[in-house]
Amino acid sequence: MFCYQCQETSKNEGCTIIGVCGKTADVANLQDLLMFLCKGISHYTMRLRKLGIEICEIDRFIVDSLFMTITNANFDKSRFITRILMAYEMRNAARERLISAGGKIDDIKFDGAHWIGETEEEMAEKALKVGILTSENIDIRSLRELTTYGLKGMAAYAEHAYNLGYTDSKIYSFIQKTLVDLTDDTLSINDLTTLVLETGKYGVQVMALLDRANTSSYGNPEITKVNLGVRNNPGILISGHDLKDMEELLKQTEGTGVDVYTHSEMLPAHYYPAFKKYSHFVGNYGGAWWNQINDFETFNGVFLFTTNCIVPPRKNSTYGDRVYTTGASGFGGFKHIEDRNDGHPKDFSELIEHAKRCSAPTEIENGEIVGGFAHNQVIALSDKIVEAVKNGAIRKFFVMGGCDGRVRGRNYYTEFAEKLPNDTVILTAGCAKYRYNKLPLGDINGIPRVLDAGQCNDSYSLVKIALALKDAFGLDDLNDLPIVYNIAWYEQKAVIVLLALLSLGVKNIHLGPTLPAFLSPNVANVLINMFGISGITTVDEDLKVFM
Ligand code: SF4
Ligand code: SF3
Repeated sequence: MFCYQCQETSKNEGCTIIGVCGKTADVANLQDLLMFLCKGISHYTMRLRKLGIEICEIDRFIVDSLFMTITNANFDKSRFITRILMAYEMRNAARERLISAGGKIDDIKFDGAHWIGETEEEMAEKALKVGILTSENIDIRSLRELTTYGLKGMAAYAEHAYNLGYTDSKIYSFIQKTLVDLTDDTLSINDLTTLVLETGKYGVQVMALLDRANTSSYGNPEITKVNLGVRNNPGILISGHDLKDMEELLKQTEGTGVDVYTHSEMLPAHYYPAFKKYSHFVGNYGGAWWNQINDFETFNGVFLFTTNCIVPPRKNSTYGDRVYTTGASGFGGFKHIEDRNDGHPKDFSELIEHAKRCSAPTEIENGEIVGGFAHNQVIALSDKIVEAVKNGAIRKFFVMGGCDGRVRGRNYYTEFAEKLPNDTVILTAGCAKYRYNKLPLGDINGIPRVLDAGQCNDSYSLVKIALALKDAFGLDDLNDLPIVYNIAWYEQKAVIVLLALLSLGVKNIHLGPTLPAFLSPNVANVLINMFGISGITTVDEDLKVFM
């Protein structure tokens, strides 16, 4: 195996024996093979698109497959084998359709468009020949992987939007066109750099689509106090990012005596008006994703992963038989709830019955945290915010969104938040917030010093907020705002968020805790020269520069 797609990759070089995340070599290789086959399928679907033919089932399959390969989403080998067999079927269907529509197929040379290996051994053997390292030039490899990870993040957001009935054929088309481009050995470094930037442009579009899907379905997030304590009923702890799953779980648990709590990235579900009406939607339990191996021990109930981030349970864990996955997520040994069929909701009855047999959660903290500062809510407060900036009460904003992770260096973000002067405000989205969202940072004239817009995909809100402030201050350039970007990344959704910010012209982003291993020195230099991207140093040094 070779995988360097996330921030925790071994030695900041690459995982080669087993993933730091726990992904085994066979699963990593099958993920490479699935990506290879998605590129093969796309060779046919792009030709079909040129003939005006779109196959929704395949669009969905590709998006879902990409999502399954995101860090910490799916560790289940059997799901990847099934998926690869499905990929052959999809590819055959696309090929047949192209032939019957009079399209050409004999000039498609890419091996992924033809290769079939039915047995596990054949798959394993082929997988070794199609991984990341097959791009020998390190700059080409770097640009291809940067684009690939952007596509994976894009696929995740497209999938959430799809689940709420929102699709955009241009996004599917871009993903498939780009998958084909990634197999084109004639593309130069310049061509691939252009592709990276284009990926960011579509990143903005997919986040806008998901924002529309979420807010049209569940209302605009509003200022909300989220309870951190527990009640005396058995509970289900739901994690991941999928709001459709959240809705269906809340509906199906209503009146059952089972409470529902959020973990990690599902916390922002509390900010949506449509979910607040459920009295059994109790609060948020625990911290960021990587804390699950502790938090799940004391929750005592049942767990539902709707997406990443899953951490393999410790050997002596007590909760492994109470965990369920759904959607793109999976883990060998956890039960998987099947997708919705023909417009019917998912069936969560098994896990609800399971939860009824469990004890109530053990309280690990109490109190409340405040969130819900997505674009609509912040723009409603913009007069107050602009006034606070004009009269000097707020000197600077710090965008500290992104991901959390388990490496020790991430203490930087807690210390950074603690040491920020009192006349600064943190704008955040994603699970990075768990590094500082429970600190007593206070408020400025009633404006909390941490404004949480929501999940990582709600980073789009941070952009809308910045654009609204730019207008309010009558500025021509986003970069003239008193905003510093100090972003933490971990997995591939953070990559699409970063590329989206770059495509909007945001400059001088600080990226930590380390720069991605998949950026070759030359590619890193391009990003530094074009966009002023840089890493982080120490809190004290960085604060001197930022303030
Ligand atoms: Fe390693 Fe990250 Fe890949 Fe897991 S996802 S194998 S930790 S680089
Ligand atoms: Fe977090 Fe996985 Fe990225 Fe969604 S839950 S931000 S890491």
